[in-house]
Amino acid sequence: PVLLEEFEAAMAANEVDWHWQPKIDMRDGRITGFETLVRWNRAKGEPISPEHLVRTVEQSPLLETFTYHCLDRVLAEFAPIRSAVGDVTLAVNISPRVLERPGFVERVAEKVRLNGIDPRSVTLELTETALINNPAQTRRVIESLLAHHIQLSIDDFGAGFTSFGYLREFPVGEIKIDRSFIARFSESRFDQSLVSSLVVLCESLGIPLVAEGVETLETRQRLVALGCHYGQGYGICPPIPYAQVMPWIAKWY
Ligand code: G
Ligand code: G
Ligand code: MN
Ligand code: NA
Repeated sequence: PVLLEEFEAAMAANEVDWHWQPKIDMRDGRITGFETLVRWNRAKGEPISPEHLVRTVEQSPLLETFTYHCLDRVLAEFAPIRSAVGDVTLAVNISPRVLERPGFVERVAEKVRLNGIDPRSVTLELTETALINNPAQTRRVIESLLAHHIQLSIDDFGAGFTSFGYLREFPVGEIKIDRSFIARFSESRFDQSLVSSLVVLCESLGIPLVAEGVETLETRQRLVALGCHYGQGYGICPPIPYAQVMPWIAKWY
């Protein structure tokens, strides 16, 4: 459709950007990584939300082009950050359907290598729908990613029904608790219990646990007290344009 044509042209014209959101160790504030989030500032027409955009692209033949364009952009942008800050990771959101494309893993690994980046510092964020759609193929792809030392993160953990299946099946590098469980954290005994049990599970599995959607200092402190050490959210830093990343880091430390 028209929207996709316009989006494809916008990518080619470099009018599509990725905002960067830091992830920190909430105990001491150390920056542990950044997640990239797509932003399209349409020159004409209605503004389009990233969520709608991603959903539209995911269901279109443009998904592969979009994914590789994203990787080219954010890997190139990450290289100087990594040099300047040292031990930080880059987390890229990946639509599950692209895992089915032939040569996906090899192309990702090649792009990482060409940018001079250690694959161990790159994480692909996947939601659990990947496992539901095509478990056998997903398993092969994920094993291949891990063989290339690229990390895997489960995004929006707990939002669906099969999140735990991932943990049983794959050596996951990180779990991100869906922000719906963090939003009412201070008032919700249930959400606190859920986080506490995830802390126990993740500690025994040796998997870092990240809270998404940390909006207040109170939430941050409660999470740390419960043993959830890593966090992301507006209360720490919203997703910011790439040009603001280095200045933000300088101010933060
Ligand atoms: O900031 P936020 O509104 O950007 O993100 C909306 C949704 O779009 C989230 O589910 C997020 O994971 C997804 N998303 C954001 N950027 C990307 C991207 O570059 N690729 C993919 N596949 N999904 C993205
Ligand atoms: O699906 P995924 O977790 O990749 O997408 C993250 C989404 O959450 C993005 O839309 C991002 O802009 C948004 N986000 C990041 N921090 C916060 C926060 O503190 N509160 C809320 N409500 N959304 C956030
Ligand atoms: Mn994400
Ligand atoms: Na998420």
